[in-house]
Amino acid sequence: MPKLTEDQVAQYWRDGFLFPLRVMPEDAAINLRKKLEDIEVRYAARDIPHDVSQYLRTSPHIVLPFVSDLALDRAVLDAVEGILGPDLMIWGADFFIKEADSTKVVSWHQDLTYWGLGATSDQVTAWIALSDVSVASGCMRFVAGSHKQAIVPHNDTFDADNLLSRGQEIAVEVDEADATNIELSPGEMSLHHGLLFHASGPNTSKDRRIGLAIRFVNPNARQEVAERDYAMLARGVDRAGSFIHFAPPAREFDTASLSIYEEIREAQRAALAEGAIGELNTYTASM
Ligand SMILES: O=C(O)CCC(=O)C(=O)O
Repeated sequence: MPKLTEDQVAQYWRDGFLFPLRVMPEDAAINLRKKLEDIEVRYAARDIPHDVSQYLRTSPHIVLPFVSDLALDRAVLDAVEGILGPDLMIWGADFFIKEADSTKVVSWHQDLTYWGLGATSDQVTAWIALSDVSVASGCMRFVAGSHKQAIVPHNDTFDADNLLSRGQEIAVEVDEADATNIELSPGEMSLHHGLLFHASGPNTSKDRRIGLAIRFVNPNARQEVAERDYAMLARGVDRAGSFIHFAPPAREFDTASLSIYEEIREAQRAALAEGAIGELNTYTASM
């Protein structure tokens, strides 16, 4: 994929998102889906500290080389560089998997609400489709221009049908008619700003809906809530040094990656849990 054009960059800053960007051929994405599903099967009964679905839902790039490879993919980084500049780090990643015929949804929210990074423009999410992502299968919906406001109040619903950690929902009216459906084919990607209003509906299709959200930051981003924070350097240099760097995993669930996984989850949980009155739901990938 060529780097973003000036028009695409302008569109991102105007709307708060950009799509569809093809970052790999469809068959490559389908192969990655097979790798993911193979891991789900192989580790279903293996002795790893948490259920494999937890590792997939939250920060799979720390423990699974195929995920860190994808997050560090040149085409992905080229696109993100157009938005955040040449120095890039991966702050987080999440698989969002909705099973066929699933009632699971994602309520309207702004990502930055509970990450402790403040209302920054130095963070962008790259969301890569590993299946068909359509209105029927519960694609994301974005409200153009909504990233231009600050973090608005959210209510925690802790709704069991909600894939978000606190079931958080924007407390102000969101006009559904203003939303754009972000339909993607396998191997296509969308980019969205951390303040953008977005949501996604149930999967009424006969196939799983699978996407990997990769949370990029540049060195201007700062952790303001947790005592310390971590990031994987993806490109360029981190002159600010606010994040503790860690390397991509050498092998699936190796000892070093399992150990750093716990350290990072513990540190980031402090920001994610701030002010929460219920138990966070960060540990289930497949719904
Ligand atoms: O995959 C989804 O439906 C929602 C993902 C999301 O909210 C995000 O990546 O920020």
